[in-house]
Amino acid sequence: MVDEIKVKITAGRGGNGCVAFEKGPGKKGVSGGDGGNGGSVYMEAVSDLSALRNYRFKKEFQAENGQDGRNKLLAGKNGEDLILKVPIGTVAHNLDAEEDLELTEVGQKVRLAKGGKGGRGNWHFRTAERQSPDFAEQGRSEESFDYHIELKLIADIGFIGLPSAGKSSLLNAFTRARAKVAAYPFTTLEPNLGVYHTPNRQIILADIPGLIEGAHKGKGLGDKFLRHIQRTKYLFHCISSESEDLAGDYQAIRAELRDYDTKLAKKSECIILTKVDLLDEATLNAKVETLKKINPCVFPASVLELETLEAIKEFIQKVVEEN
Ligand SMILES: Nc1nc2c(ncn2[C@@H]2O[C@H](COP(=O)(O)OP(=O)(O)OP(=O)(O)O)[C@@H](O)[C@H]2O)c(=O)[nH]1
Ligand SMILES: [Mg+2]
Repeated sequence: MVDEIKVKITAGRGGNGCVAFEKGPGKKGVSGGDGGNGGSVYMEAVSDLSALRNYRFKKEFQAENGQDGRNKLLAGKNGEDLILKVPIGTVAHNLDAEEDLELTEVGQKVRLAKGGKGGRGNWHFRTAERQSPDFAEQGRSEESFDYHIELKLIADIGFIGLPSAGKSSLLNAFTRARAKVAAYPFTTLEPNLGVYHTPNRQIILADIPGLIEGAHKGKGLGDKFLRHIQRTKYLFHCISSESEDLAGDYQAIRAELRDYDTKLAKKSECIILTKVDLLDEATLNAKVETLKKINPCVFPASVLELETLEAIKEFIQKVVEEN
């Protein structure tokens, strides 16, 4: 998935005002038309999460220039605006002005660069003393900026955890995502999204690649993915039943969240103890008790025992409706 691009955005120049005089039998006068305005560049949010892909191979985007004014008082045509469709959740960072523009709703539109105004033709500059001005106004120059455009997934719920904790398996169990699942760490290289359908709404679930110690500094697959979970409403922290050190595994991930962004660490979270089919009942109960001391919200789950997922489904519906 393409989720980050750097581009140059240039609006259209304003067309020049025209210097013209009508001549000929019976005709005399100043008649330079105005230049057209340059087009502006906008970005507009759409629901298609892969829309940034359309901009993968192009590094520069420019709106149309305004046309110059012409004689007989004819105004130049305005340049067309350029509208870049980007996925909802896109943030455009203006590298020149150090300013962020963010799109959080479908249909929302923001201007990235403003077109130059067209210059006025010499017709405008007549005065009592100067009846035949031989000058006109130049079209104004356009804005041009370098932007870093980034997609922050807006998933409702995120699955986080160490590599091989079973995050992708859970995503697949709840949705039709078909994320790759395998018995080695870092199977998931980029976040997967899935849609969980409830009678009332669609809930977007995201499976984030495995985090490890040092992730916030770019270790493993690194911080590139932590930002994807910044705006989820809720996190499920997945810990495998195979873990020998439940508390240690839990705290390792918590520390990464905290070091990356303190706000991230404050996000509400429940624990999913995964792969519970591997445990006998006594061990399972002991592990659940251990985890409950760290965080009272614990769901034991196995993708091989689908009934264990029911409680999580209900919980997801509840938190999404409440938030
Ligand atoms: N027995 C059992 N195995 C499971 C369960 N869930 C996942 N697994 C296995 O655990 C391994 C890792 O599962 P994934 O879903 O790929 O784990 P992940 O957290 O997405 O891993 P990364 O993408 O590498 O971070 C795979 O071999 C799965 O088949 C479960 O409920 N029970
Ligand atoms: Mg995975």
